Amino acid sequence: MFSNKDEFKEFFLKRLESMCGKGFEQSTKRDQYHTLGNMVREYISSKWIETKELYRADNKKQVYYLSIEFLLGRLLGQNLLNLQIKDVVEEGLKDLHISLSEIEECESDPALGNGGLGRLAACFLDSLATLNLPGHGYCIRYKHGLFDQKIVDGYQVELPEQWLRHGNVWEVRKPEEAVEISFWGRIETNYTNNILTFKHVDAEKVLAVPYDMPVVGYQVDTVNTLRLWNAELAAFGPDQDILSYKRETEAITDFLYPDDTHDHGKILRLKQQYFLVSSSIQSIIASYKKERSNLRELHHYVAIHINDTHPAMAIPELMRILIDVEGFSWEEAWEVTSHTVSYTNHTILSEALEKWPVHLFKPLLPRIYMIIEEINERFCAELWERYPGEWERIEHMAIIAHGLVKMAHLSIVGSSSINGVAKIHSNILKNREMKSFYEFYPWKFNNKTNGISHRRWLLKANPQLTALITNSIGNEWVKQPEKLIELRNHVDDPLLIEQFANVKRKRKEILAKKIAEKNGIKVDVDSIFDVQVKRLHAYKRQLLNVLHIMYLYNRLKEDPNYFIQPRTFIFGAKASPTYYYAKKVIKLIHSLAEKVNNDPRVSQVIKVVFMENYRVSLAEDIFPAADVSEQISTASKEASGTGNMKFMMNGALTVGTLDGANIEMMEEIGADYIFTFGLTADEVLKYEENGRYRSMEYYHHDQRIRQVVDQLTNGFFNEDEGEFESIADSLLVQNDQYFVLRDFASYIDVQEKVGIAYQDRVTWLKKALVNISHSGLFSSDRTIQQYAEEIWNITPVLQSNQK
Ligand code: Z2T
Repeated sequence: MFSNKDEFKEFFLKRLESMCGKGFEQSTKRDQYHTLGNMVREYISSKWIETKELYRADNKKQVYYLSIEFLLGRLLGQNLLNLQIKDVVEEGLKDLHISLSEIEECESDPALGNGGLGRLAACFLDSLATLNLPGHGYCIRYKHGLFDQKIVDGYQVELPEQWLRHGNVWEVRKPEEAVEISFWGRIETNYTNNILTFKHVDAEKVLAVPYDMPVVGYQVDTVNTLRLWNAELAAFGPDQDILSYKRETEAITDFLYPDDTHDHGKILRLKQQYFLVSSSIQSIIASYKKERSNLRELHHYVAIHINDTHPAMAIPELMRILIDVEGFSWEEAWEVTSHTVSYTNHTILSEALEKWPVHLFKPLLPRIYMIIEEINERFCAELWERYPGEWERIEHMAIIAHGLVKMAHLSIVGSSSINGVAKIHSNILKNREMKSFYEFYPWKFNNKTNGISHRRWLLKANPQLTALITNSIGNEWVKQPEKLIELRNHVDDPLLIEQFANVKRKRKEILAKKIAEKNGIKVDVDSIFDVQVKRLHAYKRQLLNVLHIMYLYNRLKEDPNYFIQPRTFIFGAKASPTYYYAKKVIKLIHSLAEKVNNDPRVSQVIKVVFMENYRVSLAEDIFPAADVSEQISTASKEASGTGNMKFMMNGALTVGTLDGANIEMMEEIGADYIFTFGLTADEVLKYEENGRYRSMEYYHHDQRIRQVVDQLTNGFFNEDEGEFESIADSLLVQNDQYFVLRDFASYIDVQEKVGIAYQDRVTWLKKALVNISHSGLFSSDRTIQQYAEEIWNITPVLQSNQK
């Protein structure tokens, strides 16, 4: 295709003409992006075909990762890097006076996910391919991903995201592999010759059409597949109104639900879930049957992973196909299904636990409901045998109870492995949330601490730091991220420290420029860049950060001699459109920014910046520029966190609670290299059990708290009266569910230490380098290796030239 710069240029110009019907001079940046993207996709295609062929020939076990979200981020830059053609392309374009980075900006940022869970799935795909593991993703081709956020007058406004507006160069439509999905209707039971069979009649059919996207491994020939399902019209019944049928069908894949760690309970969401699951399971079985006939061995060749409970219907769907279509007995089908499926839990927040009302479930998915009922009856019978007479325990563990289908219970009962996403989270699952299930099935429970792709979050996002690390320790760490530890031997090297300082400064300048352009705020690159970027949620406690800034403002106003290290507080966060409290906090951050940034004296010392529309591409500019990483969730509530790891890898120091993976970060780097504060998870859980926390006491006894809480409602912010009353109420009237006031003093103290520590520049920079050197543990390559060995039982497939 092209193997050097000149061939590339020639090919590019020719292709530009044929694709866009324009000469180079007339072409727009988007034409150029479109052309380059198509060329790269084509460049990938031979490896893609070879990989598929190899998987077929090798007869190896494959894993299918089912997830309602994949937060991919832009693909052009990452694909060029992974294919090792970035330099050739960049040089070639430069000759044509085109900047590659400007072209990259033309790509829409595919946002088929809300936050951590979806981005984790994307990092996992990158690691699977890079480790030559046969693993594929299945998701929905949402026409609109997570909404675009606009800030108007300090309030969040949502606009529909439009990633497909200009087409998607990476996808290949596969209409011949479309499958049919059945909703509604009735089940006819037939009993002849001692055999019971089931027939789904009067169903409404929807066609699921796959769009495949290549997943390119780094410096390897492996190209795996991410399959996105699109809902289209199938044959419709005689009684159906074609217009409403069209509307309802297309609605299935129109939108991603915009809630992070919150259950929706909407029938359209249930439709989405079954649509994903049924199309995926049908396609997995179809491709299995092309190679092998005996489905009784399915679990030896196929692992199906469900990313949280959203795809939990994979269990009854696989049962349905094995029994109704393949003629298995219940026992045979259960043996195969329960050994094929494995499950990851991502949260213990009760509002996120999926519980579907039977009255919604049963009519929409009559056969699936029947199967779940049967799974439940058999499970309860087992429980009865093990715990005779313990009605309460059985009622509590049942899959269906009080008119609700509990998806987590279904997932536990129907899978061979259940894992949490950080040590503390997995322990809370075993010892609290899922205690009774752990007692019943201790062997199923395990931990897989999350990780992130260092290829996206270092190589792609921070080429400057990447070059510096490689200069210092060579490039083996890129393939073996645990080798980053070698950097630890160099952290006292004054030259390295200075170069790191320069890289950080450079990245802060780049971000400062963006902030100036977008927010019209001039920030000081010598100030501490203190960053909290993540979804807006009460448990993540952006409010604690805000109250600390208000406290600093008050100190600075009261005492003209109060000196602190200058800081720029940077926020980025989307709120679920229906989450009233979260939207108020966004408004509060903006009101605070007004107050702080416009005060002639205070603004010399601190500034507050809210960056609009936080998403993967913006994150790539933010992590490299951060000095301080805010990971301040109420202990026990953040299952793992993954932003914490991205900051660490880019040399920011963490201010964090002993929650999620923060704990393992501390264990790995040592307590001197991280700033921890606040209640422990045990303390929080104990408070929740005994109900002894009284936020009012902290309000009354701490003058600093009283002042900032009062300022929410006393006209301090120049907003309508009552604007922030609900926030004040959450702290006082509702007794501060997330212990913001309880942790306030501890947070103020640790932040003061941070400010002082930053003034010793060299020690600070060394600590940052120590953080980077230990961040290899948090590469998703490590995580995926563990899933592959301990859950999926899959091994790498090597191309013949790599064997
Ligand atoms: C999500 O992003 C997470 C958990 C969910 O539970 C749902 C969503 Cl959309 C149903 C997050 C966790 O909050 C976070 O701690 C974790 O790091 C991330 O998943 C990946 O495991």
